[in-house]
Amino acid sequence: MKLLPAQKIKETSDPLRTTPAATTAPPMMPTLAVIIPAYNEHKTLREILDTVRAVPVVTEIVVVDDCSTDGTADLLRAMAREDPALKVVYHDRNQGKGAAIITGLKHAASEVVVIQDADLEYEPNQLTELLAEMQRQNASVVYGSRFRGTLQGMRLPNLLANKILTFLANVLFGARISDEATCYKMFRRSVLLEMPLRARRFDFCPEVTAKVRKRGHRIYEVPISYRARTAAEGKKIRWTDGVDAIWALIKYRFRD
Ligand SMILES: Nc1nc2c(ncn2[C@@H]2O[C@H](COP(=O)(O)OP(=O)(O)O)[C@@H](O)[C@H]2O)c(=O)[nH]1
Ligand SMILES: [Mg+2]
Repeated sequence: MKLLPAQKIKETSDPLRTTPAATTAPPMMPTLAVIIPAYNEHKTLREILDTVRAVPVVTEIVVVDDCSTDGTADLLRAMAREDPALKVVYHDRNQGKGAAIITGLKHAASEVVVIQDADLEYEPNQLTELLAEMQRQNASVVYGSRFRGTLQGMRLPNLLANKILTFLANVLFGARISDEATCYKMFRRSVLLEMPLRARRFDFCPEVTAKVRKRGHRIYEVPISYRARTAAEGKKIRWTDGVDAIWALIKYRFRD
């Protein structure tokens, strides 16, 4: 496939967009699925699920347990019994965050999907603003930017990795964003269905950023607040994942 220079990637609006009705009524909010990859998150799972459930724009929740060993799966089984609307998928072996998201996508049916970590680093009420921005701009892709909002407790190596990834996304794909590696990535589901997704681990983020830009989707951003957890609190990402993510951005510049 011949690639366009990054700056020349043409931005198209969502192909599924509907023509606004000639009335003053506010446009209907699309349905929103929250996909939650969970691996050994027993400590925070109930709180994050309760918080997500309380967000009025959320219409569907899909949790993917990635063969946790800390009781996360049992807790999910109990919660699914309490709430039959909760969708839970169980991997029978640990496959990584990206693989869990891809599984979640297969079970989501809403028009819009967003990723939510199973920890408490991102505050789910902010999803309302991401969805509102998607509607306002008739966007296909909206990211929550920690660098336009507020950041607490991000360690220097993580900060540097985030800056490098964002810089590369801007240079390689003309993304014009401030936070490439944010977990809060919201998409029209059709946009993700139209691309091959190969990620297994933390390479989901660079892969989708690369591929939405190569398909001409503009990435809109909303400022969000973020409080980083520590490894002792359960953070699993490692510096090697940062290197993998940089490599993924470069790789997907040249292949799909
Ligand atoms: N499915 C799955 N999820 C994982 C794995 N490792 C981490 N996660 C989930 O991915 C999310 C992000 O993990 P975290 O360590 O906080 O990394 P960060 O927020 O991306 O810096 C959490 O919800 C984790 O439970 C894994 O091996 N499999
Ligand atoms: Mg996290």
